[in-house]
Amino acid sequence: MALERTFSIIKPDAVAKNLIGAIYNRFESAGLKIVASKMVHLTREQAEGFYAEHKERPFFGALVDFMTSGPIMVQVLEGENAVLANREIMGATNPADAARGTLRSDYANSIDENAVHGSDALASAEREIAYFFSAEEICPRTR
Ligand code: RTP
Ligand code: MG
Repeated sequence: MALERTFSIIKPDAVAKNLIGAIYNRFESAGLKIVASKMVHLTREQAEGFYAEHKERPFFGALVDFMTSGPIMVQVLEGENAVLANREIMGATNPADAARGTLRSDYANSIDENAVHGSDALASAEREIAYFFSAEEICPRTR
């Protein structure tokens, strides 16, 4: 087993539905520790930079519109195999395909407004954490 950190977003739809606490409860209940957290309202430039890998995709404009439509919560989660563990807690991108009991099955409106983001690999986790947090904003958890 490997102790990892992953990057997570509670997207504007889920913040608007007052689901921050419910979603943090899922992370903590699964044994993931929150080691950094803040609310931000992305500029278009920030959203475009974060999702740069999807720049050529047909949904890119709608994705940026949505991600800048209201505040989001960004957090760093730490735990054993945190990257994969968080993807399992989230469920499939399209809530119609997401397993029962996952965040997207329970809380997402659609493939576009799908409640949460989580890094898809360790390398992207490192890049995404650094995009939002300085080293001083991350608090190592010893217990
Ligand atoms: P995320 O990056 O947000 O955690 O989601 P993901 O890995 O499951 O999905 P990804 O392929 O990285 O897509 C990023 C976000 O773009 C929107 N999307 N829309 N309309 C579409 O076909 C479509 N495909 C992707 C979703 O909001 C997805 O979370
Ligand atoms: Mg992704």
